[in-house]
Amino acid sequence: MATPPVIFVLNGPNLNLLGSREPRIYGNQTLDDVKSMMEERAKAASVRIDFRQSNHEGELVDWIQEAMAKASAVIINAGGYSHTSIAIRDALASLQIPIIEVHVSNIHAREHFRRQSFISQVARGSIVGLGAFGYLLALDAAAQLCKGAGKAAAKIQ
Ligand code: CA2
Repeated sequence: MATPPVIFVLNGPNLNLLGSREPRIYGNQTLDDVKSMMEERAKAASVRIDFRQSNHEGELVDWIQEAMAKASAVIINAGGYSHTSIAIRDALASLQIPIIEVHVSNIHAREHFRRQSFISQVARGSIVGLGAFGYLLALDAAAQLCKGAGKAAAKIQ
């Protein structure tokens, strides 16, 4: 049996606090809950996820570079770095695999400084404001896009 495609799920600063505070904005689910839900959904979609969180910009950049060799797609919630980090944007721009951006909250309905995301410019699509469910939708989309890429490669051969 062929090895399933690996989808990197990268989470940025403060997302380790999900579910512990500010439930009105971020909901009640923890990042561990999100990971478990995604693992279940990944099995059903015949893909594997590699789920990570870091509070450090450079570590996120290192992981994005690692994705170049190991992943078939990247799902990323870069947290506050979405609005500030050219380094993360540049690392993502160098990938030739689908990138899906996720935000738990609706960044367009919040403070003005959250309305711009550098990640959106290099992402295939963005899912915002749907809470933890957004990660599951991103996984469905990434899994479909991976399969599409597989089909295209099969046609070329
Ligand atoms: O809505 C999102 O997913 C965000 O990426 C979450 C980030 C925020 O900086 C972005 O603008 C939008 C914040 C991460 C969660 O921070 C928490 C802080 C306290 C309690 C719970 C979560």
